[in-house]
Amino acid sequence: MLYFKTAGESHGKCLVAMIEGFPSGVFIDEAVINKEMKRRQGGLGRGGRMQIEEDRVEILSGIRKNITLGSPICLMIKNSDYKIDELPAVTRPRPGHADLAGVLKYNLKDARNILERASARETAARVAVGAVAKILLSLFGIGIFGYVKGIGGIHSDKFLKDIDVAEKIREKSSVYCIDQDIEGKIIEKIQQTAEKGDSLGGVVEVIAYGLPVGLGSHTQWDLRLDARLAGALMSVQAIKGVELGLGCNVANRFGSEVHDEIFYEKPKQGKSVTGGFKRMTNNAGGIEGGISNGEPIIVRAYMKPIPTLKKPLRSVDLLTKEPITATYERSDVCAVPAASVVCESMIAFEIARAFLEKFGKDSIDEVKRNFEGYLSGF
Ligand code: EPS
Repeated sequence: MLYFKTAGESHGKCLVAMIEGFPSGVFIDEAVINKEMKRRQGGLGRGGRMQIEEDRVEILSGIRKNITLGSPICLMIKNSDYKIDELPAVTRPRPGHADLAGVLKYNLKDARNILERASARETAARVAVGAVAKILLSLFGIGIFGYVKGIGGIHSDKFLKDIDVAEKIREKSSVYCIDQDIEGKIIEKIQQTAEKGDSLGGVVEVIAYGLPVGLGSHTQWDLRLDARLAGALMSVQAIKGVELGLGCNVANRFGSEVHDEIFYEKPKQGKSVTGGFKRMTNNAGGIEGGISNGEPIIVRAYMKPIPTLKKPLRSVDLLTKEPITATYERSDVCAVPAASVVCESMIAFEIARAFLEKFGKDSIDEVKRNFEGYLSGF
């Protein structure tokens, strides 16, 4: 089974990720991973740390001469801001961060020992993993695209069917959105929020396209693809809600307005990832009964504002138990653009995992044979 774990503290020596269960024979271009690393570092609203770091991945194992070996892949990202042993203790927990619950659970007096690991810096390792997953998926015509739908209540429901066009717009946008009408307002809001010493959250959307019908399964609760994708996104720091397709709005509509009617068109040539069945709408967001139905998977994640505030909230000192304001550490005003890259990576990984479950995993040739054989059975 494909899985990964990460290790590392925000100001420790490095972050590492270990991926197991990845097939042999896949060409991995480090430059492709590093492009994603750079994208995660960007976006308006980031704090000073991103000026210090230049996140680059170093491959420690599992890849030889750019080709995966089928053995564990270990990826490392060095921290330029390595100073964990010199950093002061944190005894004024920040509301909204892991500080308080963490020290109580682990019987510690210094929240530094919690926040160093809880920090979203860890997502750099996840993005490296996601980039490797995306390389695998691209061999089967599957793409994953994430972007910002809204920040601080400024929201756009603009949908671009052409992902190439959307990608070009996103690349030019300092807040990774695809609607130029809201971009200016978002930029202004981030700047005003920074001046006020506050922070902002937002909404990101991830679209997975080109994937075949049949990933995930209705047969068991923990095999359902929608549950797995939601879990993967909820694991991202600061994500508080996830929805698929029409999302929470389905609760307010009639069944006839929600479900996507089924049509059939004989595939013209070659094999179709849906066997020729198609929909005119995609309210389900590409998953029915916990199984991918061949339509694009559309999933949104809702991010809370970052809890580290220049104008800190009220807290209590861990040692004296006296009321005091929370610690302020250098932080981001808004990291929603970065979160869109992280969410994209988590979706890529979870889809790659479901894909390898379905099509076998030891070598890429075996996976390709199984994939082709499956499609020819429709
Ligand atoms: C982050 C690095 C961190 C923060 C941010 C994410 O750097 P530092 O703490 O040294 O300024 O910018 O972390 C948080 C917002 C958080 O709450 O921990 C990164 O690499 O993404």
